[in-house]
Amino acid sequence: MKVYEAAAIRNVAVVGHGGCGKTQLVAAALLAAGAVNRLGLVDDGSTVTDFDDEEIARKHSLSSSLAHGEWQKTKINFIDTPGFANFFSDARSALRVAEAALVVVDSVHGVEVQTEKAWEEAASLGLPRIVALSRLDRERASLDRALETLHRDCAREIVPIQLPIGEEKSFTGVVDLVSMKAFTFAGDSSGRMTEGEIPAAMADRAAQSRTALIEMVAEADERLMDAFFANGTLSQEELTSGLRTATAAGKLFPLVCTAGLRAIGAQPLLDAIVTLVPSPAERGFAAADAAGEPVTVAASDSGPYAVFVWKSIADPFAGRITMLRVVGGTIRSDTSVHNHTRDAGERLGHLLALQGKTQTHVPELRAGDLGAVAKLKDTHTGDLLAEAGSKIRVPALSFPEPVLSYAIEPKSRGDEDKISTSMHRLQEEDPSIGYSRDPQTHELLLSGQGQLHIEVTVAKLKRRFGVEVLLKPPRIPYRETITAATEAHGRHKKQTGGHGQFGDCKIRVEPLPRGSDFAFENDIFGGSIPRQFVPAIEKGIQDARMRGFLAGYPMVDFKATVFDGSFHAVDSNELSFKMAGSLAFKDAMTRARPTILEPIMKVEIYTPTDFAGDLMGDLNGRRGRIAGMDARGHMTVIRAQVPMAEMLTYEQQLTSATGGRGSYHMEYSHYEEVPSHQQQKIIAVAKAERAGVEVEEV
Ligand SMILES: Nc1nc2c(ncn2[C@@H]2O[C@H](COP(=O)(O)OP(=O)(O)OP(=O)(O)O)[C@@H](O)[C@H]2O)c(=O)[nH]1
Ligand SMILES: [Mg+2]
Repeated sequence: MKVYEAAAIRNVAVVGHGGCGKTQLVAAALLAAGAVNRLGLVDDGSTVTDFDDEEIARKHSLSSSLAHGEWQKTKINFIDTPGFANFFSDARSALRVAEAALVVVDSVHGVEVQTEKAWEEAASLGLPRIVALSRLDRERASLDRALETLHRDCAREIVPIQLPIGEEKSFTGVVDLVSMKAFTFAGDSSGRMTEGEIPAAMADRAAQSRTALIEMVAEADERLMDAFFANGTLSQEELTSGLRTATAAGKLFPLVCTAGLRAIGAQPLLDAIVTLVPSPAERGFAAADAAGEPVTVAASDSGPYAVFVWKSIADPFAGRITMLRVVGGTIRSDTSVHNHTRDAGERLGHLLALQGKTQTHVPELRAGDLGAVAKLKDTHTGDLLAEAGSKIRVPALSFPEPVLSYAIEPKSRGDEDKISTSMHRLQEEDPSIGYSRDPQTHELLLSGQGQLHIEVTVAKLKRRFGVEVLLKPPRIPYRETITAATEAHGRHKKQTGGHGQFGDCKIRVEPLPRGSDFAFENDIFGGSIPRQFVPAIEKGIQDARMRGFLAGYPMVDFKATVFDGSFHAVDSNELSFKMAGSLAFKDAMTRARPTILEPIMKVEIYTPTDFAGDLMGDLNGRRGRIAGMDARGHMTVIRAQVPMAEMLTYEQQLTSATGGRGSYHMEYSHYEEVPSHQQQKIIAVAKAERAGVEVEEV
């Protein structure tokens, strides 16, 4: 395996909506670069980057994976990312270690929900972007229609540098508007390409499109603008260098035309990546200095090493596989390094180049490259390996909080310990899953970004760790709160025989704004309770509030103030005051008019306009509030706020109502009071659960 210097490396994160053709396009690119000798197919599970059993079974990427090919003496690292919203945090991490995003857009559907999310994410990182129009061989595929949605929803500055030759089934190649050459393809799994003249019938259109491209390039640079006005056009040299500079600066976003399944357009895509995407030596890695100010670290082989851990994989056999981006310096196999984040030593074993699941030992990894290493002791996703005195800091990777929880139960008793160790390892691979025990029901809770996310996690538990679990209906993380202020009294007294117990306190409780959780204040004057017992009172209230009052959900958004009480010189102790605090809380709840809160989700639905009316009716039935609606060509975006409890089955509903054409994105927004008739049901379910009786969910 060759070693590449930063100037000969390109790191590209392949992002876009689920099912738009990313993995298939990477497969075609790897074939064109000679990294594989046959075209991998998503549909028969033979691609390099969808290698996990679950990915093959579902025909969707569920996790980012790394592959590389050499083109024009340059190593291109592709990070193929999952398009489904449930797994988007993986795409986000990938964008952090790439110099550019390859935004794949289906040429039939145009821009979709996750296209926009990926675009926004790349934009927020200031990343150069190349747009690859995909699946151009399909019926109703259209450059013009897709470009219209791109201009409207992503950026005006997206500009074709190619035109498709032929359309739909007869899509056979591309005209390159920079070189003004035609590239036609065998269209089979060979990926064979022939260079030739532009077909006569396309000459006019190609000339017009080239002029449009030249104008866009000139507009992005004042100096070129002057040249353009002076000469009425740009020279070939001005066009290529101008396009490169404008792309690197994020002022222009070149668009290429492809059909991965037929290996069409792959070589010109590789050309575009090598010539237009900045190398790690040019762009560098976005980090921060010791004071937290943003700095970019240009990749340089010499100088101190700095390595960022952007992902971990839990492999039951190989142990942990840690995915690295060498930010600076050079690291070598079998050497010791320092984990700067944890201030601990770490030993590197064999460094690895990854081609999907295939690992190749490499002696060293240089600045700018992506690779991996197995079996690190205590290094986790988001860590930085660097010398102890290094001034480099790396902003944390962000992972969304889980939005949905299911109770799980091991199929065989005794597997509980195994679940917890396996879950621990899966969580390391995917920090957006949660695992905890319900304090009320003592059930094990598995939380994630959506139903699919939970199902996939359960499947991984089984396939990788041999642990089978049953999924129970999802649990909504309800909360309780109070709506009135009141004073209350708690007295714990046990003074019969022996050493007695005595604690006595008066508290005031009052509602706080949504999202403030819990506050405690000590307002005792004159020593009616000795100071050392006050924390015990707080602890008593804390414990009691976590157990809730109405239906066993944590009580939030209120303040408790202890303002009076009494004590006994001999019998008072911490335990007694803890009990008193807990009793005072319960007393307060009888008058503080407690109520139940439910999580409200912010939902965005993309649907063909024909279905929008029905979907809005359905959302009303789910207690949803429509916040807005936008027409996007033949698609409509519906924005709404809907209680989480009503969204549990939405995935299936949307798929069946729109024949699979609709998609949605959902995230947690805030808590709101549950309507009273609904509250009664929640309370009844909680009571029955406490009594150990199985009931249907509300
Ligand atoms: N006709 C046609 N189908 C394609 C083409 N590229 C991909 N497909 C099909 O589209 C489906 C999705 O392709 P993938 O490559 O898995 O899409 P993806 O973007 O990786 O999807 P996620 O991993 O879920 O985000 C598969 O059934 C592919 O066979 C293409 O060029 N032409
Ligand atoms: Mg994929």
